[in-house]
Amino acid sequence: MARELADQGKDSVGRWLGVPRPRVGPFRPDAFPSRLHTPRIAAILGVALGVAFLVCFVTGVLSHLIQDPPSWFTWPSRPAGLYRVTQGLHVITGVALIPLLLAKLWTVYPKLFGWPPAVSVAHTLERLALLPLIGGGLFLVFTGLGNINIWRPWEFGFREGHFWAAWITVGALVVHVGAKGATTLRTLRGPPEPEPADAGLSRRGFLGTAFGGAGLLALFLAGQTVAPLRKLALLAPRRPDVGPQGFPINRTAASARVEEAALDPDYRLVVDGNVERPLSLSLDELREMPQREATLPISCVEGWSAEARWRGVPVRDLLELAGAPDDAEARVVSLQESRRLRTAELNRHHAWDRDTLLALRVNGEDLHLEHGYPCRLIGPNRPGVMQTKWVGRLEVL
Ligand SMILES: Nc1nc2c(c(=O)[nH]1)N[C@H]1C(S)=C(S)[C@@H](COP(=O)(O)O)O[C@H]1N2
Ligand SMILES: [Mo]
Repeated sequence: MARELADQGKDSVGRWLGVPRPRVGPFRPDAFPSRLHTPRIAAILGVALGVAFLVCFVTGVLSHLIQDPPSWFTWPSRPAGLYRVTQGLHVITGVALIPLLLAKLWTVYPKLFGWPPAVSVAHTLERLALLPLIGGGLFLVFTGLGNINIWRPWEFGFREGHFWAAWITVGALVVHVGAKGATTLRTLRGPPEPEPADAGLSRRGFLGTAFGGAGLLALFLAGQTVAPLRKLALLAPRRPDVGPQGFPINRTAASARVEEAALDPDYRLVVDGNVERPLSLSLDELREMPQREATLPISCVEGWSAEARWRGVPVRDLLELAGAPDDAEARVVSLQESRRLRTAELNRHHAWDRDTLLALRVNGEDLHLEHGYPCRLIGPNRPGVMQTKWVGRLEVL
């Protein structure tokens, strides 16, 4: 079987462009003695990887659309926890596919040394597409893992890099499935390969290890968003129940250089822009307005999420009080100095949802400075990056 995979062409046609098959190193006919380099293992891993990658790709593109919506896309504010599910899936599938990817690469790498190296134009293209496929896949895994650990040792913007790599990878995957899909199906429909009689890891054992590894990674990570599993969140960068007021902080007040502005006794929330009556409200005036409570998660793009009980002034009430046009969109602006995540937009669904709040309290206490004191945005079905802390301005668009 190893021979079968390694020898792309029969030796009789192997006098490729007059160059005979080399007989050294990885080109020796018996260079890959393991009996695990089989088409069936490659096919099973390929299908599983394809499914996991597809889930990861779709949920990832969705997250981009939500954060940078083109004109044809509107993200609803309901169901409240939908983004928590899609982004949780994105990160869990992205991490769980790592053992499958490594197992697949190991299974098929002898084919790199197949002879002849190119048989036809189609075969050459199929092989060339492996570069963006494997390179893109490894790049996505590396940058994704770095990002969920807030470790970004690269110069480019994470989102742009991750996004474009995903498109390149999925393009290469389409070529790959086009070239290999039929063979894969035929292999899977065919009879199972007999287990080798010799000692060593069986095929079943090898696949079990790869899938078991994927399952364990998923299990030990899922606790960052699936509350009942939180005690098992051994691999999760954040435990969703650890932090001030019972949940994590992603960016501290100090690193956003916002402490002075947030603690200023002359703090005012300004509501302006496209309104009839611009407002400027002190914290006490905000506290005197009718308050609303909502239990909503913060669903970070990094995959963790934490639910809390929020209390504050509905954005909707402020829009009405200021005389904003019906269905107006809005933007919240943070007091923080640095530009990253200083503003977030509210489309009309989010701006007018009753549960989209400028929260003053959480879990029965005034907001902790780290969670956005004096006031933060919290709304249903929004990525964490759009739940702006330390809000100083609500601008109607
Ligand atoms: N002004 C401001 N708001 C922000 C951020 C930020 O960097 N600056 N980070 C966001 C991110 S990425 C997340 S996940 C949530 C986390 O809220 P928490 O720190 O209260 O848990 O805040 C969001 N609000
Ligand atoms: Mo986040």
